[in-house]
Amino acid sequence: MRGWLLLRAFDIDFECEVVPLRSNDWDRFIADNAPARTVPALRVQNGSASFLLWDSLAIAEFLHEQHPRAGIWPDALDARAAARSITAEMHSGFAALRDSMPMNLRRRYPGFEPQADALFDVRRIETLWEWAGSQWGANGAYLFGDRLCAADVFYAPVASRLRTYGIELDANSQLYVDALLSHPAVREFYRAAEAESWVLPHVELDERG
Ligand SMILES: N[C@@H](CCC(=O)N[C@@H](CS)C(=O)NCC(=O)O)C(=O)O
Repeated sequence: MRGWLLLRAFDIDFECEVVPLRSNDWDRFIADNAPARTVPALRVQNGSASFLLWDSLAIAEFLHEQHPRAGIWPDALDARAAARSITAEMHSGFAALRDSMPMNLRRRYPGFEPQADALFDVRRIETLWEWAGSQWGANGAYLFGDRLCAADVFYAPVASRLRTYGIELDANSQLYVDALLSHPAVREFYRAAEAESWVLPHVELDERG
């Protein structure tokens, strides 16, 4: 989701290959793209040659370098520093939330009770959103104003989890989740997920061992 949004939401041309996890296609993808072993991975055509980069944060920085006016990071120095900080914290953290509430756009789990450590992550995320929004949000729908930036992209999978598992949020965080998940590019991603035919049992909460 993050890799795709980093291109789609900033109007950067790209072609997308969907590789279902734990499939024969996945084994082929890994063999063809070593040493990358996760998605997203971005293959960049460079003249007649190409090179590969992977990891969503590396991709975000590369795209910003290549498209400095696309708005991937906020324009103001302090806002950009803040956006990078909360993005990095998401990228390296919130393990309890991510482990116990796997991303699953097509499902809803009414009555889900989050574990205490996942709830701790949720409260920290609310704090970060409030901090960014109150200083740089200028009453816009997103963390750094009225335009989506990479920080929002990185929190989009978190927002989707909060919706999937029906986690209760403070009013401002709920407004932000609703706005983020209503962004046209995010909606397009949800529609693509709805159209998928495969199910990954390891992210279906009721089918996990
Ligand atoms: N830190 C990496 C995480 C990438 C990641 O874990 N991707 C998952 C899919 S969302 C994956 O490729 N998993 C490989 C597997 O389960 O074998 C990033 O931000 O790109």
